[in-house]
Amino acid sequence: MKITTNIPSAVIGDVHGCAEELRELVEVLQETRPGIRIVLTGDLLTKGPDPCGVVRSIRDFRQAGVDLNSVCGNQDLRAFAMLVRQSTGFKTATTSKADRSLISRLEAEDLIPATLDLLSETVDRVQTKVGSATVVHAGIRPEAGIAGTTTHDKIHLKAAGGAPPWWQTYDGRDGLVVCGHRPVEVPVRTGDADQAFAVNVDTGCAGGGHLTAYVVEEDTFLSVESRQIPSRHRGGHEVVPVRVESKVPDAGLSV
Ligand SMILES: [Mn+2]
Repeated sequence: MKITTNIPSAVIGDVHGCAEELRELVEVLQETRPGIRIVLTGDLLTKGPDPCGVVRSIRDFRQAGVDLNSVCGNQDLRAFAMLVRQSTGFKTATTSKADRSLISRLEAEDLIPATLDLLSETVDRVQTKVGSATVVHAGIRPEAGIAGTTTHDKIHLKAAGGAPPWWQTYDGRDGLVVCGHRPVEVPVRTGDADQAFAVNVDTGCAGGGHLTAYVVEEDTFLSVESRQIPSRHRGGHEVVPVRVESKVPDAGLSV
């Protein structure tokens, strides 16, 4: 028997400083699916236009009672370490121009403490469950499963040059796993018709793509356009994912 819950859940891909798109997508989800639980795939602040807006938006949504949190992305881990060093007076010559810019923007809006709060909580959440989905930033090792994948890999995993991404060979043994980290033009979904195995929901918003949510119980995707698209219109639209056939190795085949 399928276990059902009355509370719907969604996973939103890498935000990367796209605050306006985050607000829009969360608002659309809340309006259409009241009480929805939302997990972000991480990489919250870097690259995009408005990291301060992301910190404020997440804080404001939570204060308004929205169930919203994020798993830890490699950029969150790096930004957190950098902010801790900076806030404890540890000066380093290796702080990049982008990092100095992030610090000064957060300082100008008095958001360093709020950012430390947000990131310290986020780096603690390497993986989380929402509905039937397990969410990690980068993915898992298909042959090792969720429990056998290291924390480092869940945050940083990248396919070696020429190798297929993890989702192509994951056989669904540990249920549905949702990730971001690797931008794709349209979201990726593997599995069969009534059961997804793997989803990549990072549709490159900071690079002019979309910010996308995967609604777990409906097995559907909802996207809002990047505000870097000049003709963008407000309001989300459903998108059809790339449905990748899982290339599960034959039983007994050594891999
Ligand atoms: Mn990443």
